[in-house]
Amino acid sequence: MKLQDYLSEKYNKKIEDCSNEELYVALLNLTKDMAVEKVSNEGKKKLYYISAEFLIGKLLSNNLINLGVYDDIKDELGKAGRSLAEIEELEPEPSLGNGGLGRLAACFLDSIATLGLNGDGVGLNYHYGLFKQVFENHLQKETPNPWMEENSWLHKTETSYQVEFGGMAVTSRMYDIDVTGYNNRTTKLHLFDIESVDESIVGDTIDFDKEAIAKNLTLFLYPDDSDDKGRMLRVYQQYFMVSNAAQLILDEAVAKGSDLYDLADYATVQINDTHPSMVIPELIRLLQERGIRMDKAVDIVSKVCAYTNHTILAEALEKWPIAYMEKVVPQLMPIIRELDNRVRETVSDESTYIIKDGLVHMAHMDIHYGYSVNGVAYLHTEILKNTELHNFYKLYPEKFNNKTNGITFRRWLMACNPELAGLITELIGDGWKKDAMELTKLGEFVDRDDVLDRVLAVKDGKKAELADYLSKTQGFELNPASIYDIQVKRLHEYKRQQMNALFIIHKYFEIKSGKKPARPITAIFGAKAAPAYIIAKDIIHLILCLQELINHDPEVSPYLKVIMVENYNVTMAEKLIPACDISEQISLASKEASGTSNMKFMLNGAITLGTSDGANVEIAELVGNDNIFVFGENSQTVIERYARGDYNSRSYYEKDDKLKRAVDFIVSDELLKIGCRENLERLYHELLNKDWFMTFPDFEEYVKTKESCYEAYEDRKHWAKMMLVNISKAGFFSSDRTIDQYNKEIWKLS
Ligand code: 26V
Repeated sequence: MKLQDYLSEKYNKKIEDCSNEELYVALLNLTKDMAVEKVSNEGKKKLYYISAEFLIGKLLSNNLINLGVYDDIKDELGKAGRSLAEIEELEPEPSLGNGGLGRLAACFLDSIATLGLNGDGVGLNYHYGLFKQVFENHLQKETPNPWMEENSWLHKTETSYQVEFGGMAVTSRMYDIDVTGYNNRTTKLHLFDIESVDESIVGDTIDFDKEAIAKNLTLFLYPDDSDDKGRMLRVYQQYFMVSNAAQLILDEAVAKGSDLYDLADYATVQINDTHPSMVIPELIRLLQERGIRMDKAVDIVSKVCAYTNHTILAEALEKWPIAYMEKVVPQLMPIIRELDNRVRETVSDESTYIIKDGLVHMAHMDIHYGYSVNGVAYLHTEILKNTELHNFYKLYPEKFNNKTNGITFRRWLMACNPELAGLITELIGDGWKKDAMELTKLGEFVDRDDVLDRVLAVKDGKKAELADYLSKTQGFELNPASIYDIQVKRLHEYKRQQMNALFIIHKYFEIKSGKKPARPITAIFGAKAAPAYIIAKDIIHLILCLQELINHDPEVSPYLKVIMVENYNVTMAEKLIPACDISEQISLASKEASGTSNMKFMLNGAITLGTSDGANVEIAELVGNDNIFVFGENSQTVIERYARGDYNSRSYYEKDDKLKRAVDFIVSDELLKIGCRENLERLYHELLNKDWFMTFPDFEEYVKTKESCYEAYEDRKHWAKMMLVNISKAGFFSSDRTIDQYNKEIWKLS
């Protein structure tokens, strides 16, 4: 289909005469029409991937690529003097996720469609999504982030359900977004909403009346949960999501001929972390309503639901007070009590009970009444089996399995780095686009100087592009000849952005004392902190203060720059990742379940500087120790130290002068002049007296390893070789591989 034909037919206009807004709307509608034509797999058994988050990013380029018309449309626009990139800038990014978990769900939908599987996503249509981050006085401020426009990817459907809460009921409406597979079928992302939602209760901030459920239910993703009302709203949202999902599942199964006793032949549900866990009692409740006895209903549902765990952080494993549940979902509590009683009758290990100390442990319900439990990287699954969920593993060893995460190469290479994708295709053909393992063929070229030069040239081009983009959009001045050293991810103490900041202070001192780096360094950060997570916001404050100090210091800034991009999101990631030289993956070993930016960076030829954590372990195994920079204590040491409870950060501070100097600088006159005393002092004391995620024990080795990484960068040919090895080994991390494993080992779709 030619864009001009479509414009002539629908709008009677020429490309040349259209505004960019008009071209965007035309392309959106053209793409939607094409997507609808590609029918879904209508097989008997269907997967429902239920998730509170789908961080889908902008869809235009992605859909054009998957529908096989990207190059043609780009050329057609180019010939008429128009730019697809400029048109794409107009597309708003829906922020329907926090980070890795939500982006993973979006990559999975892409792969499910690409593999032609019968599976849809089910989630919520948050009107404002996650907040938009703005920096004011070197502090994070949260503002609403509206993304729905009159013309959007959403299709309003006829599907609507009643959802009852204690004391009230709402009527839902299902909206669909088509998920295009690469040269294959289309599947759906179903997003549920309510018509009574009222955007006008939100002003310039993200504060709103948390008790007006009929007005606020689908306004925000994870509203502030620092108080009871916010937490209760999350329970309302979760139940609303799963009740709609459960009704949809049963309706679709019945429509295909299920008598519901055979539901497992028609449906499988993947519970993405514990946010959708109430789908288990809700399905049981609905089956009972349709005349099936409790025993049988439990049996049926236990063959349908599978659970993915995405974190070992105890505070992130959801436990809801019984009092909340009694208020919001009184109809579920008798079922949950019965499920708990059944566990109590058969299992002696009290640690696995569902209801304990007045709390409902959502993960426990998932494990007892789901047929599969999976972690998201090898190390993570091992830690679940041996430590965090060991008592469950002893009960049900057969349920536990690993599914190492993956990313879609369509978005994270073909769309965001067409130059590298083009070079790869020139070298090995385009089979890798459908079978990512073919990237290993690049191994043949690691000794070819001409190829290595071209790999470096592509990287240089992307670095210059990023410099240009950040200068235009955020006013930063980047030196494309410097090393781009990037850490982008949610702000969390366990991810240790604070350790990176301490390194920057250390470097600042070195430069001040005359020790200049061989090549300038640009340290780039992107991170949002949860609105109520005080220390995370203090870490952002520190980084922004360092940015102010260092970038304006004429003695230091030619050699070191700090860039913290505002409102880091998928669109920004697509610009940063192709331009990266060094990928910072420095979480405290055992704490990062997998990480997925590590995979995106590797695929785009960045070299990982990381700890032995999450999927870094598998990256190291694939590329070999010569092609990655690993440092820090291993997960076993860390787990043992937590168990002993004898970590004392001050003792490390006192015996390492460099570390002491860096930590003290947080409350130096220089920084206090720029920042807020309260925030900087709080962070200083937190590190000195607690440092719960153990940055101090790893600091010295981090500095040493980072220096050797910078040194290695100077041997350009060798570095290019490392880049090519990383790219060639990235095939394992295609989400097509991950989804194929989910299907073969868990879902077993026909
Ligand atoms: C949730 C919460 C909620 C409340 C307080 C603090 C807190 C901290 C962490 C979380 C994590 C939620 C789960 C999550 O996003 N996990 C991420 O999942 C990715 C996809 O599997 C994985 O790559 C990341 O390592 C993992 O952190």
